Amino acid sequence: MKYKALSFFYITLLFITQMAAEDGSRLWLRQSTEKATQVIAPHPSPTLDIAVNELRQSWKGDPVLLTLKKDKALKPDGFRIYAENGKIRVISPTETGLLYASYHLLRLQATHKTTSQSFTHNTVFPLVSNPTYHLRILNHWDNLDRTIERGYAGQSLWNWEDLPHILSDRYKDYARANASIGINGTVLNNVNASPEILSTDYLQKVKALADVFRSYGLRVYLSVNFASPMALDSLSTADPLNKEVIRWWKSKVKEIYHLIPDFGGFLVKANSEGQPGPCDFGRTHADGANMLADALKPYNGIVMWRAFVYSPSDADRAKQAYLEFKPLDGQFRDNVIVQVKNGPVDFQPREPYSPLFTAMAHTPLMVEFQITQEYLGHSNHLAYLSPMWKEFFQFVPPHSLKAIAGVANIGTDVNWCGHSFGQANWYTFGRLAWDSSLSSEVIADEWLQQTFDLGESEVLKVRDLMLQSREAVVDYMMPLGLHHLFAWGHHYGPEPWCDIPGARPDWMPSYYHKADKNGIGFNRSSTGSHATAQYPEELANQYDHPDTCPEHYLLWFHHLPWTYQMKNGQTLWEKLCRHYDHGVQQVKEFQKTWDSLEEHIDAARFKEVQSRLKTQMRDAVWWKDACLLYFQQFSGMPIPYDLERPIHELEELKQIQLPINNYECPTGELLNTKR
Ligand code: BDP
Repeated sequence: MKYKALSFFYITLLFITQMAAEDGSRLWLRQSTEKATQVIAPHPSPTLDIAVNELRQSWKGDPVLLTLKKDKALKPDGFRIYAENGKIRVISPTETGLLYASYHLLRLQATHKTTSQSFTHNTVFPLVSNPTYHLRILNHWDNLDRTIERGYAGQSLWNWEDLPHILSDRYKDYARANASIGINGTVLNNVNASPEILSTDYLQKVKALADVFRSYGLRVYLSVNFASPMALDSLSTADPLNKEVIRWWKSKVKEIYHLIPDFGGFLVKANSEGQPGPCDFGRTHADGANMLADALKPYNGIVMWRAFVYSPSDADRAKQAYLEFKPLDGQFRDNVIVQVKNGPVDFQPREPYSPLFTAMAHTPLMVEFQITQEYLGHSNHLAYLSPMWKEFFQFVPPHSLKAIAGVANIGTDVNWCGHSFGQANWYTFGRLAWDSSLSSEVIADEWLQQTFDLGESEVLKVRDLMLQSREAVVDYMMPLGLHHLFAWGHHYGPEPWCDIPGARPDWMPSYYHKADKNGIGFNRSSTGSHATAQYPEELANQYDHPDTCPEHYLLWFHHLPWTYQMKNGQTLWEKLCRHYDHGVQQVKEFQKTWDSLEEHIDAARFKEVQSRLKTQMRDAVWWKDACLLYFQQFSGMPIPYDLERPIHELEELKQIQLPINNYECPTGELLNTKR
């Protein structure tokens, strides 16, 4: 008896310590069991069993009845929830829809949208929810050696060496987290794809992952290397019109579907940054994409063909994807989606939208967002990305797109994303992919309420911080439309001075800022590269003139004198200085806000974020000093005297070499010019 009581004591203690030790591993899925509710499903199945278990474990309200039923108002993954006779009725045409609805109920509960135990008279119900996009896909830039290109949260989750025999528990946790926010596709490997992923050995491993993910409604896709037939089976060509090549892909696709009947399809980076592609054989992107699409078509597979192309030609890099893809509009098969990055250059803290989105009326398009913060301070800086993605949707109506993809920020770190607040970006991507009309405020609230145990006023404080965070990064890194001032290679710190003899000019910051005694900025107006002409007329006219161009895009589209008068009467130089300083001041405020919440946040996560904010603060000052001291050489003007003075010497900053080397260059072309 005594022994029993003692062990009960220890088990309880263990339970309490486990609960207290928040390590971030539970993400936004932290609800615990308190009361078993009755949950009824139409029949047992792997997917419905998950839905039932999730609700039985955490749902505290009225009994739930899950029903499979077609409904005119519902898309396949959509669901309807309403209260009837003291029960919650959930309806969807698919099992996955019922699973999504179950997670939605739990989300409502965790975010206090349902206030009492009885939901019969609740104002939230009845509700109907349909996804904005049918395809909501994560792109992992994971290499087969488990490094992750632009990954800042440990190694790749996929343990290729152990697969297919040993299955880490995290595979299921990963699928569950995705299902809870509606993500239904995952591209497992890097767009700089190793041909080996298509070898029979690796396909067995991919199958093992697909088997785990399936019941969570998560389909597997692969990035493929266009020259795979040459690399894997020594074909003499990868020409998409060559019969042998066509046969090779058809038989490879057959092999894949034999193993993975619900395989999603291919993602392709072709003729970009040294990757092989159809242009190597005198063919077009459409020829290449269509050949793969034909092979996948009998199995309902799709091709996501990336439009991220640019070469070291004379044309302005921001114009090149348009120049190459616009003439191909209407030439793609109906199971090809052209995947375009949100901006015309490359995931900068702020870019105007890529003009391709409004130029390809006859081609299904999808947007590629970058969840991993390659250009926004890696996993060291707090940058809530929802406002950035919503900004894109102001120009590109969500419904004009066929699908949505996000480059994942997930790795083996215990908290999955490195920075605790990186989880918010994974969460946001899923929520916006499901419902693009959600506001950044609502998503931040949801995430905060589920991720921490904060009171209402604390949620407001942190939400405010989150909402300002992306703009703060823009301010201390590259305000007013400046872009690509990043250090060569790792893209973390500033290097506006970077000049590597013999390197591609379009990889040098000076290509983008063009600072000299006369001014700063890239002239993309009608007197310059005329990139403005790629936009619809109204925007083109607006962007073409400095006086009508929004100030946050000013130096993206114009090269202007340092003394150019801004809308508030300040000179361009002064305004620039004030933006940099403002960014720094904001991070200082973030630190204060966070510290003031110490007693409301569990110790481990409090310290982790506190320490990352310190790093962010140091980096913000580094960015400000580096950029202002460097540009001051050209402007010859003083930094306004009411602003904090630089604390570094320019020469000292130029010496900084970070030991970050997680960027493995895939091709010789890159290696030759890499420091
Ligand atoms: C750039 C990254 C590079 C990627 C490339 C891409 O620096 O690592 O391979 O984009 O999207 O942002 O293909």
